[in-house]
This record gives sequence, structure tokens and C-alpha cells, in this order.
Amino acid sequence: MVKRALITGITGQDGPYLAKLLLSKGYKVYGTYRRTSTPNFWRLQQLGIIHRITLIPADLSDMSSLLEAVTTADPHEIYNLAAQSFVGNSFDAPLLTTEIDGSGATRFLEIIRHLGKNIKFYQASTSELYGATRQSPQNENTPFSPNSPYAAAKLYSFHMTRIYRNAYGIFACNGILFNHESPLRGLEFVTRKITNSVAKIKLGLQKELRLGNLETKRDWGFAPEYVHAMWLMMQQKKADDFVIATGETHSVGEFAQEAFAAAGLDWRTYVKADQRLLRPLDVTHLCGDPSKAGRVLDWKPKVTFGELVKLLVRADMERWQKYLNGEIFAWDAPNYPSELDIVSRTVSREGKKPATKIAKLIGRLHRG
Ligand code: NAP
Ligand code: G4F
Repeated sequence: MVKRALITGITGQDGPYLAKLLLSKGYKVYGTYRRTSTPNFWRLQQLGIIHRITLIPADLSDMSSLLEAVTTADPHEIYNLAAQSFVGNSFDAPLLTTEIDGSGATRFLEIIRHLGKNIKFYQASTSELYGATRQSPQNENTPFSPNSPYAAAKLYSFHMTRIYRNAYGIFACNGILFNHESPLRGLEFVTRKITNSVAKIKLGLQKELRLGNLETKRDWGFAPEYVHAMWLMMQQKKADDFVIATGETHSVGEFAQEAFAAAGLDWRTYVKADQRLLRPLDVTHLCGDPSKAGRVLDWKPKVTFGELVKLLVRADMERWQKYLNGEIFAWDAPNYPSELDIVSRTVSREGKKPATKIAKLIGRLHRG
């Protein structure tokens, strides 16, 4: 029997890697995408799988489109990866983030419950749930303490996944994934922002790199290995929740130092701290303990921090070199505006005041 999988968020970082893995295992893969005025399929093109996937338009905020997607795909497994996944943006759009990242999962769980079929459900949970915790490393028993609208929304979907598992016997699991990166990572995330800038600086296309909090620490792994863990969770006899991480943590500053060094550059010459890039509230220390995944799933990370940084720098260098040689290929960087040109409503407590006149107006309206 050919297994069918439905992946939401097929145009993001993880969706295409997971789709590629499932295709290699003989699955028929359906992926949901949002209709946009400009198509956004470069990652599927980059992995060479765009023509092997059946695409279905659907939005996590629209129940009927999700119902349509599930009835069209008739999946054995649903991987819910779609999200407003940028933590910084969740401070600018808290309600939208709640709608997608919080209620989205419940919509799928309700569809599965009503259809009464044995559809397995994977929810993309996150290490951001640990937020302000002082416990380190974090495992499946560490109390959650979300520090952003994104994390609060994801906490709701984490619990709904657990509740539907226990209340209705649905095979529903949470992958509590720590940060994972790849050449397909979005440019607004700090890793890819750094490696893309390193490549441009090395090739004389950029002069400096502005970053926010350099002290904050993350446990960074390699995305293709993490999607494998998602699949393993769905093949177990019993649904459960798992931390997926490397067990090693590094600061943003260390990441930048390593990335510039990989291109033979000294990071101190180019990196400038910019208050405008600080978040109103940040998560300062994440380090995961993946021992349960090792024990139960036989999953272990292989790519080390040093290897990860080097492979990201290499990928961005190759892209910019190809671009300078006039090669035309699908890729995000040439179209991405400087994020400092994108007006943000929120600024950090250090930065104090709202960034725009409109924000002041909104502030006044709120104060009545
Ligand atoms: P990503 O690159 O930001 O991709 C997010 C995907 O969600 C995109 O395909 C996006 O579509 C889609 N999406 C956004 N809003 C949607 C909506 N309203 N309806 C339908 N689709 C929507 O994220 P990722 O890095 O692949 O992460 C996958 C999932 O894992 C996310 O849920 C994220 O929160 C979670 N997670 C990620 C990490 C990590 O380090 N990467 C760690 C823990 C958890 P567009 O292309 O149209 O925007
Ligand atoms: O790369 P980031 O934006 O990722 P963040 O906030 O950790 O979230 C990512 O990982 C989560 C898992 O823990 C996912 F759930 C989530 O969907 C997403 O994939 O920021 C990492 C750190 C933050 O502390 C941020 O303040 O880097 C700091 N940082 C410093 N300068 C910066 C910058 N982050 C960004 N994006 N841009 C900067 O210039």
C-alpha cells in the first residue's frame, strides 16, 4: 500500500526536506501552500522535487480549505509544519500568530476527530516553549515558560495535541524541536542572515552586518536530520512527545565569529550591534537534551556546530558567486530587502518608543 502524507508549510524550510525524505520512502506527498501574488516555490525547485508533489492551496486560518486539503489528500499522516514562525514578528502580529500557530493545529485535530479515520498527526512544537526557564538542558519534563506571542500560541497547540491524544485516542505527537538550520533557512533568521552577509562581504557586495542580541544562546542543528526525527515519531506504536536537539549551545556572537572565520574574515571588523534589532523580550539560553529521542527513536544528530556553520557559509558563497556569474536560478536573497528598512511596530524595552507615527496613534487609541 502506498502511504499518503499531507505536509502543511511545504514552501518553508522543513517542508521540502520532509517531502524529499517521504518521497524517498515511497510516499505519495501532498503539500499545502498559500496563494501569493508572487509564487514561492524556490525551495522545492532547489531540492528538485516540485514536480513530484501534489500542491493544494490552503490557509491554516481557513477551516474549509483545511477540510478540502484533508479530503483531497486522504492522508495516513499529517505533518503540521505551517506557521508564522518568526518569533520577532509575533510581537508585531500577535493575533495573526495566535490564529495560525495556536488555532491551526486544533482545526486539524477537529477534522481528524470528525472524520473518525486513523490519521496520524504531527505538530511542529518548539524549544521556544521553554522561554524563560532557568533549567538547562531542557527535556520533555522541563516546565514551559513562553516568552513571546509565538511561544504562547505554540504552547496552546502543544497542549491541544496532547489533549486530543488522551481524550480521543488520536495518534498525535509533538516534536519539540530546537533551532535547526540549512541552506533553505529563511533570511530573517539569525543564522542565515549571518552566513548570507558573510558571503556578500567576502565578495565585496556588503560592508557590515547589523545584529541584535549577540549574547543569546541557541542549540543549533541541521534541518534534514530533524525532519527524519519527525518521521520516526510517526512510525512508533504509541504517540508521544520528543525533544530533538544536539545538546550543545552557542551564542549568536560565537556563530558570527565562526561564520566570518570560515570565510577567512575577522567578525569584529564587520559586526555592529543595533538596538533596533532587539526583541521586546528574548529567550536567552536554549540547550536541549535529546536522550529520550536517542533511546526510543534511535535518533542522534550527526552534523556538528562547526560543520553546520561551514556548510551554510559555503552554500551562500556559491549562490552569490553564481549570481555574479550571471546564472539565473530560484533563490531568495536577491529579492530580500534590508530588514532595517521594514518598519516594525514594536521595539525593545531598551529602545523604548514605538517606531512609527501610526504606532503612536495605536498607542494613544489603546490608552483611550
Ligand atoms: P518556515 O520556513 O517559516 O515555514 C513556514 C511555512 O508555513 C511556510 O511554508 C509558510 O508559507 C507557511 N505558512 C505560514 N502561514 C501560513 C498560513 N496562514 N497558512 C498556511 N501556511 C502558512 O518554518 P520552518 O523553519 O520550516 O519550520 C517549520 C515548523 O516548525 C514551523 O511551525 C515552526 O514554527 C516550527 N519550528 C521550527 C524550528 C526551526 O528551527 N526551524 C524549530 C522549532 C519549531 P509561506 O511560504 O507562504 O510563507
Ligand atoms: O534566528 P532567530 O530569529 O530564531 P529564534 O527566535 O530562536 O526562533 C527560531 O527557532 C525556534 C526554535 O527555538 C523556532 F520555534 C522558531 O520558529 C524559529 O525557527 O533568533 C535567534 C536568536 C534570538 O535570541 C535573537 O534575538 O538570535 C537573536 N538575534 C540577534 N540578532 C537575532 C538577530 N535574530 C534575528 N532574527 N536577527 C538578528 O539580527
